[in-house]
Amino acid sequence: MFGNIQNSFSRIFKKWRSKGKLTEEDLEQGLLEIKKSLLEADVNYDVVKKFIEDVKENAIGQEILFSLNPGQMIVKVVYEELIKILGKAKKEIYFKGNPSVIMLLGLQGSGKTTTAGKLANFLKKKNRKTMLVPADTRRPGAVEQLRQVAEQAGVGFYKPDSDDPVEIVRKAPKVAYIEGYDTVIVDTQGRLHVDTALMQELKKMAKVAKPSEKLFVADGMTGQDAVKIAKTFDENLNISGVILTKLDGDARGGAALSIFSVTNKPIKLIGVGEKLTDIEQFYPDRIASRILGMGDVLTLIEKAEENFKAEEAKRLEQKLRKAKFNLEDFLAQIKQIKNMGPLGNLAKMIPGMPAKGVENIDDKVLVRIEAIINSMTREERLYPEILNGSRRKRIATGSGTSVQEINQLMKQFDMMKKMMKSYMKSGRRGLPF
Ligand SMILES: Nc1nc2c(ncn2[C@@H]2O[C@H](COP(=O)(O)OP(=O)(O)OP(=O)(O)O)[C@@H](O)[C@H]2O)c(=O)[nH]1
Ligand SMILES: [Mg+2]
Repeated sequence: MFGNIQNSFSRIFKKWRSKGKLTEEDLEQGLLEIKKSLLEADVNYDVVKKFIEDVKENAIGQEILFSLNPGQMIVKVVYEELIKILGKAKKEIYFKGNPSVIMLLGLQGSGKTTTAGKLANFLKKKNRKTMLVPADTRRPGAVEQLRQVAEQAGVGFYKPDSDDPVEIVRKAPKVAYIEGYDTVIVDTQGRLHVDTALMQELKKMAKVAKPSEKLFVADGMTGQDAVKIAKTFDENLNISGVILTKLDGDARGGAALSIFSVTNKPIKLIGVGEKLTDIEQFYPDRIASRILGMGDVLTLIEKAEENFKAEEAKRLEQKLRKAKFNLEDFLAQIKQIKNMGPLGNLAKMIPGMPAKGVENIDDKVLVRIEAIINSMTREERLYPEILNGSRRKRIATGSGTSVQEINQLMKQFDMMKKMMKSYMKSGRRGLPF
């Protein structure tokens, strides 16, 4: 999924990042390309239009074009807007009552029955004890299909004694309660098209079953059709969320990127295959990172922004480029990095940056490093290569440390210098700072 969108985003980002300054024309041109690729992926037109407008407005409002690193900043804006259209935060399945009733709705073949089994299996991890309820009595074999799904998932199954779906959902929760199930998943019938008779029946069922969730199961392969149908179901039944299935196939991503913005109902789960375990929680931020192909680097951008003053970062960057990184910078750097949380964690987030070298620097060591660097002359701090044996001895005495400690510090300094240099090089391929 998202293959084409990913490609065009990465192409445009590369272009933007390759420029030190971005003009409004560069921005317009890139956004036009993004717009085209989103439309090609079958994202809803209004959603695309608003997305492009919002990115532009934010880019201009935040004066991105004039910022230190416009190519990187614009990625951040695009990322944030993507998360917005995908639904902001993840939304968990909501439970209420005993048993809590979840109704699955959707057109024929969208994946309701399969999803019923997957969801029951998924909820086991949340310690829910689920009974599946077949309310599709119209299609021959549908009840038996769900029975098999329940057996496979190792969850309960309600054996209906009526053909009337409304009667079934009236009785099933009571039976579930008596038998000790806390969750009931109702598999409803699907039709080829949205149809008034079906809507009427589903409404009646919902009135009786009082579900805590009415989840619309949408076939992710069908793009904008899925979005339109979701809208109709929502208008009739006030759905509480969406499960998007078949995202393992060659779905272009149009439904995933449109459904929340159009219906204002969150995608809660996604189906990524035919097996029982092929269901996942939907995380807007993770999907956005995936689309942008950036992984955890984005988290790092945010952390870095909070902690680094832009000007200081720029000064440092220039020094690093010219390989003039000195001990004063080293000290400032260690202090700043320490403010960003555990060093090991931070280093892990940067692809290609080894955690070694900085991870062992704790507070106590920091005090000693400060003492050592403070005992140096300014010349020594700026040009550490002049630190010969006798200078090291003098500094050790002055700072109350030992020559070994100074040697070790210089090793760490060299390592950091090297690491940052190679990091800067890779940085041109899409890393912060
Ligand atoms: N690849 C893939 N196939 C899926 C997924 N979810 C469901 N399917 C397949 O889609 C087909 C239809 O699934 P069902 O669960 O029977 O759909 P339904 O909505 O219950 O259909 P009706 O009962 O006829 O309304 C089956 O062949 C499933 O295996 C998914 O996430 N990925
Ligand atoms: Mg079915």
